[in-house]
Amino acid sequence: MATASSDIVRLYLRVHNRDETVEWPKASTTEEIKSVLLTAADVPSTLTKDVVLKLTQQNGCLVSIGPKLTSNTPHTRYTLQVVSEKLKSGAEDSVNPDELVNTVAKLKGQIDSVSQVAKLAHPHKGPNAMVRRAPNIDPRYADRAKYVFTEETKEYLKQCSFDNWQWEENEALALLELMFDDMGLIEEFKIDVATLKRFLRGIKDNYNANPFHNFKHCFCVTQMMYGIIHTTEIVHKLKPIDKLVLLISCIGHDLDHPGYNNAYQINAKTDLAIIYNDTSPLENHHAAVLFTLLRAPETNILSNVPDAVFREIRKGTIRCILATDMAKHGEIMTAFKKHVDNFNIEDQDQRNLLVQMIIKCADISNEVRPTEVAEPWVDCLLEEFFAQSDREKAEGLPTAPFMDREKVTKAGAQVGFIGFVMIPLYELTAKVLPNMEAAIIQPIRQSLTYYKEMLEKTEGKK
Ligand code: 0WF
Ligand code: ZN
Repeated sequence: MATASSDIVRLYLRVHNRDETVEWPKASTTEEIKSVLLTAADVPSTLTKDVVLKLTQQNGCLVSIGPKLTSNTPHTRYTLQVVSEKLKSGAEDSVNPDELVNTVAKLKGQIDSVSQVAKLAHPHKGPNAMVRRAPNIDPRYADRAKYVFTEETKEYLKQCSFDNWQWEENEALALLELMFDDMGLIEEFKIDVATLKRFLRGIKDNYNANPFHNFKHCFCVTQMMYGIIHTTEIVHKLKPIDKLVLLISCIGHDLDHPGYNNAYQINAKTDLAIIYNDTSPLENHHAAVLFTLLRAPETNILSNVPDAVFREIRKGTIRCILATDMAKHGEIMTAFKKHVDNFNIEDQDQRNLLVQMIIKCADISNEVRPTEVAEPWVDCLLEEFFAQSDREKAEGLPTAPFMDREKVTKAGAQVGFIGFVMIPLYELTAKVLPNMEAAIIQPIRQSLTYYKEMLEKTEGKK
């Protein structure tokens, strides 16, 4: 057996029932490595955007695809699978029909209990509008399904450079479950694991397929929160209840987002705006959907906590989710600024503010990630914004210039957002949280430079 030279990574793979050997230089980027693996898996270049590659060790552990991947041997050959998000339904081979029927029956009970909240965001879609779970149940995440992750993946999950695009939805669910476990929350709050799996599946099913405000965004925000609290080591100073509040707030923070922002809700006088009297209608709705899931016995991961603790978790979670309304940005920045020079983590009010700042950072954090991970998110957001603006024009409603396809450029939008919103928010947080400069703020500054150069080039062409 020839061994790989020290500057080459050689991987022995089983792909499409055949053995393959692939190699790349050690200094390769994630994109370059993915491209080698896509070629090995015969994925046509026209489809590379639609697939997720899954690399598994013989013991079933998932291996993350990136520069940290090291050579293996023919005896430790990995399996390479191509998962297509588009072809997902029915693509799995381990469907147990009885299990599926039982799960559908269980979830149907839940449908009735959440349907009233659903109608608020989708008044024209019938009584069960929000709950699209029954036809959507994915057998790959049935109660008995278990994903095992390598220690390397578990560490990678704690980094702010994590590549969300490498993971398909069911793996993302398993990673969310891992966060509950890793932070000791399952033990601390006596969370039933089967209920946690149903809760997470309920979460996934209650995110809409919007271009931006979808389940992948939910996962990214949650993972970034997890990355921030580990990078800054504040995870060791937060109380278990703060960690639980942060985790369920991030997971639930955009539930059932209709793809049109608060300005649209208010100007169009939607049911959400009427119910919540024009006050953060979306964020109030996200929290209401979350607590509807947390009220249903099948998905109530808080059923084993005393009522007083539940009340505290509920209060903290609502506070956190409402903090993600960008209309509250200035107010929260001003409140936090008052404490930064003498911050006291033992003070409950100051800790509450810090937790709000962390979820705010996580919510708008795409530009912390490497460019190849972050940039597609801008395209997704602009697609959603442009669709809103088009609809507002069609309905004769006021439009915002930052959503107008005739007025916005990607580079222009990012230069403004990074410079005037992101950097001030992160720099202020960094006055309290250590270790933010290298792993979090520097990548944002690099991204600002990237978009400034893009802006100069596009301006130069005019
Ligand atoms: C496209 C740009 C933008 N860029 C981002 O990286 C990012 C992350 N989150 N968001 C982002 N927006 C928004 C999603 C909903 C709220 C924040 N936009 C155009 C301009 C920034 O739009 C806004 C939106 C809210 C407040 C200020 C400007
Ligand atoms: Zn969000």
